[in-house]
Amino acid sequence: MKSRQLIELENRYGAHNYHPLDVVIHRGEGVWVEDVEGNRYLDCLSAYSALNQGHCHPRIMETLVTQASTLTLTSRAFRNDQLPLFYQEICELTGYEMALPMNTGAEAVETAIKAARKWGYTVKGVPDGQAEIVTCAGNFHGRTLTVVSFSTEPEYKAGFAPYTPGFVTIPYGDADALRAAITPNTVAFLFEPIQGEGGVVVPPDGYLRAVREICAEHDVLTMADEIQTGLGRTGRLFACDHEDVKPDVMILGKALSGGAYPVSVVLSSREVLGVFKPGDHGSTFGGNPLGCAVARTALKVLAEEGMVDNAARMGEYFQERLAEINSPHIKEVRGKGLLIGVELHLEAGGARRFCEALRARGVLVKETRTHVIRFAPPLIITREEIDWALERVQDVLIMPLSK
Ligand code: IF1
Repeated sequence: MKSRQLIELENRYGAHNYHPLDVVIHRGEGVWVEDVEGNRYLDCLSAYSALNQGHCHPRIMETLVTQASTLTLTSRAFRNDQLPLFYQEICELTGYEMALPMNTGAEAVETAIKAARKWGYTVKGVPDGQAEIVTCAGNFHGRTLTVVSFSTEPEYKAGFAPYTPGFVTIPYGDADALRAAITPNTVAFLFEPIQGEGGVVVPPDGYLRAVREICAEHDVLTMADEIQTGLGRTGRLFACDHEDVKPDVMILGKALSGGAYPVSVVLSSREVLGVFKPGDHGSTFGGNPLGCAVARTALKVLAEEGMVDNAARMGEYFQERLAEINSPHIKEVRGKGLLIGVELHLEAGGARRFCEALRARGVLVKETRTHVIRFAPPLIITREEIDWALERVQDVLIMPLSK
């Protein structure tokens, strides 16, 4: 079937909760994808950083296929032989004492919120029902009702009330605002080390360290959502590593499976994750052997194939070269590692038309916050591939304003 027909089917039968670029992808390998007509594109989005290891990484696919034909699901009513090894390997890799596996990012964020509240009541001594969690303006932590309850974007929450109470909003990147927002009932501060959806917003240097200190002083848990920034994306294993900060709670998803299968996890201490008792949290698919096996290989591949270092080196190169582009449309180029945002002037008429123009030239990117183009290719990208993309980006960004 041709792209046109497939798009028609999708539009006719699917809920219209997305506005995708009209490229119908059929196949992927490494940093490249191919549409149903056989056109090739360089993927500079990586499924919002879920494909850090690249499309269909051979070692991950081998594990996926082998495990899929051995054992896929036991539920947590029984044990399986992959979960213990996943626990051990992820805890050893990250230095946390305990892990709790879920499937999607939003579920892991919900899990962290539940852990923080229960920790607040049972360990910190907050009166029942009074726990407060501080969050940031411009955040993105997922789409469930509790998570959109503390979104500051009307687009994500309008029409879905009533909302879950217990959340306080402060400006992002402002440590003083955090200090001022903390009360005796504050149990946690939930934050992204770089706001991805917010437009690749990098907080001021020293922010993460200040957050760490303020929270430690007031017995408040630091909960880093590294679902998008973690696992090498910013040129370090975690974005918090740039400031040598180890949050009390680390939330991972996306690239944890190399894009092959939904796997997320919450990592923390025995004190925090120890609050969960049999029956008070879980998921049919969370911790299933297929997801665990895939995640184990995805983590090995990331470490053994030098992807984190490559993200640091290629990210620096990509960002420097983007900053050299002499375009009247560019306001700022920012980011860390291979999480890069190119902010356009409002007069440029929005980022979408540049994304469409890049697509026509074989580079896939997606706008965020209407005027930012996000570049986040798989971490295996080479200098030559970046140069290939840059030629096209340069072309498009010097386009005169149409109309
Ligand atoms: C969509 C955005 C990115 C995330 C962080 C939790 C989640 C995400 C920091 C939830 C998910 C995705 C979801 C995807 C688009 C995308 C996104 F533009 F919407 F905001 F990446 F920037 N924390 N981000 O970035 O994880 O439940 O989706 O597994 O279409 O909603 P999930």
